[in-house]
Parts: sequence; structure tokens; C-alpha cells
Amino acid sequence: MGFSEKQEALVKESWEVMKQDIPALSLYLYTMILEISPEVKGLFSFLKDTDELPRNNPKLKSHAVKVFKMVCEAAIQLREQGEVVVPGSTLKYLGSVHLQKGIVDAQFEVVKEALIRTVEKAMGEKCTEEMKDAWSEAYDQLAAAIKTEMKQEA
Ligand code: HEM
Ligand code: ISQ
Repeated sequence: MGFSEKQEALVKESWEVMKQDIPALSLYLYTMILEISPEVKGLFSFLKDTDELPRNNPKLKSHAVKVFKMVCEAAIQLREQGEVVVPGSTLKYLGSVHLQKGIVDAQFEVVKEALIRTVEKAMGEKCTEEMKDAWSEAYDQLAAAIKTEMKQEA
């Protein structure tokens, strides 16, 4: 499979651009998730009792940023080590949170699609297929690590 230097650079470069507009980026990510799958709303503690997406909820933003950052780190590791290495305690935590929330494979696909659409939106004309593929692959590998942990805990 292998992750090239070019792919790592594409992910890092786009994240550098995207992180300059965290509020809009976070909101867009959730908007896309809910557009693809409205049922997901009830899963998030900070969304379930609201009609509209809260514009100024720090938790909403920090969660979205964590997801982007983790995928970005996954890309770096994929290139450096050929696999995603999440520190044991973090992976255990992620596994247990998502197991507890009952997250299924189809929902991992929803988040992936929403993430890619957010990259597209943020990067505009600079967004290429190669860039999207690089994010996709880094996400898949990270998601696989979380899913494996979920199965072990179940
Ligand atoms: C919580 C990351 C996939 C739904 C979390 C947290 C992190 C995280 C870091 C904990 C936040 C915190 O406590 O500070 C990720 C990553 C994913 C992923 C890196 C994929 C690679 C998903 C998917 C869903 C999901 C597919 C399903 C829609 C949730 C929910 C919570 C959570 C509902 C709890 C939020 C709350 O506090 O109410 N995730 N996640 N996650 N995640 Fe994910
Ligand atoms: C997955 N897990 C936790 C928070 C998230 C925020 C946005 C998109 C996906 C997420």
C-alpha cells in the first residue's frame, strides 16, 4: 500500500490552510455529516438537544479539530513507519468511546465522506484527486485501528 512523501505533504499542506479557519471548518464538517446521515445527530452530546448546529460551542470545535489532527498525524506515521501507531492509551480511549456510543462501520464511512467534502470545500481549486485520496487513506488506516480496538474491547 505505502504512503508516499507526496501524499504526506498533501495532507500536511492542506491542514495548514484549513486550520486557519477552524470555526467554519468544524461547522461544515458537522453539516456534511448531518446531511449525509441525520440520525448521527443524536449520538453527539452537544448536538442532540439542538435544532440548529450551535455556532459557538467549544466542544463542537475541539472535537472536529481533534479528528482532523489525528488523521493528519496518521498520514505522517503512514509515511514514516508504514502503519498508523496510536499510543496505546489513546487508542484504548478511542475504542471505548466509540464502542460505548455504538458506532458502526457505515458511520465511519459517513464521517469519511464528510471529511473529504470538507477538504474539498476548504481547498477549493487547490483540491485534487490525489489530495483527497491521501486524506482518505490516512483516515481509513486510523479508522481501522480504532475498529480493531473496539472489537477487542467488545
Ligand atoms: C468521540 C475521534 C470516528 C462519533 C470522539 C473523541 C475523539 C474522536 C478524539 C473524543 C473526544 C473527547 O472526548 O475529547 C474520532 C476519530 C474517528 C472517529 C479519529 C475516525 C477515524 C467516529 C465516527 C462516529 C463518531 C465514525 C460516528 C458518527 C463520536 C461520538 C463521540 C466521539 C458520538 C462522543 C462525543 C460526545 O462527547 O458526545 N471521537 N472519531 N466518531 N466520537 Fe469519534
Ligand atoms: C468523530 N468523533 C468525534 C467527533 C467528531 C467530530 C466531527 C466529525 C467526526 C467526529
